[in-house]
Amino acid sequence: MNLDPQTIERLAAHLDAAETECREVHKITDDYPDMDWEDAYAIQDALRALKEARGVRVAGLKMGLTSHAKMRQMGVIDPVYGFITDYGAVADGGEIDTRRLIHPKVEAEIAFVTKRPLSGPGCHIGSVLAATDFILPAVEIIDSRYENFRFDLKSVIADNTSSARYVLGGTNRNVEGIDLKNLGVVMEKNGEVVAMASGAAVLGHPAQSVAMLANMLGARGREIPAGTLILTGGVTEAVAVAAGDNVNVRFQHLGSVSMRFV
Ligand code: OOG
Ligand code: MG
Repeated sequence: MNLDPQTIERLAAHLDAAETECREVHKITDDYPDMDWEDAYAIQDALRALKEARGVRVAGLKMGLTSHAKMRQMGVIDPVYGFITDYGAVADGGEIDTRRLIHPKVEAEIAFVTKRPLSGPGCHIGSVLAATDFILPAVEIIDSRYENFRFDLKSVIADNTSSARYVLGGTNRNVEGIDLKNLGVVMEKNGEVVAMASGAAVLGHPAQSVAMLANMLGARGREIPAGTLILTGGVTEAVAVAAGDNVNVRFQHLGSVSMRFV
């Protein structure tokens, strides 16, 4: 690690304030070019502790940048993880207030809920499928706190991987008998198709994203507890939205998820 504990706390508070005050900030690696991966996750941990200290509940975990579409869009090459919160949850069909966000984008994701703990190293797709309680269709609304949504991996890890809101669909399915690789996803904005993909877009299979999360956490002495909700990462590139937009995402076998931006 290259940053001292005070700097880590200060940067976490800085990113938290940017989120709560809905304003953009410079990416933090501009001022701290020497920060390393451990520093980046330490800032995310400090951000989580700060939110929990004021009563926020962590509602699950997320993987980000797990699809080629997203990696190409953001110009990065490695997946990252973060957490999702109680205040980020929006009901299916609900309204999302864009005044509380900076420059939101939507992405279609497949969510997993575990029934057994998963730990790495050595976690593989078989362990994940055996430990999966059910899957759900999801839409994540990301909102980087950085100017123009431009960042590098360390900055985005510190910023809790742009986590902002998420909408879960109500159809839960057992993974058995569902071909997740071929599961088609079509995203419509204001009635027009704006993106489409299949489950294989995420690391070849969305369960692979959960295995990678368990292995990334394992490298830091942590695991995925039983009963954890995990967003596995956008299957398509993220699509910018603004007040007045209606988004509807259809997932083969899993139903659709929709929301309105006001
Ligand atoms: C980082 C978060 C990416 C995903 O699903 O790929 C993410 C970003 O692109 O702002 O959540
Ligand atoms: Mg995402």
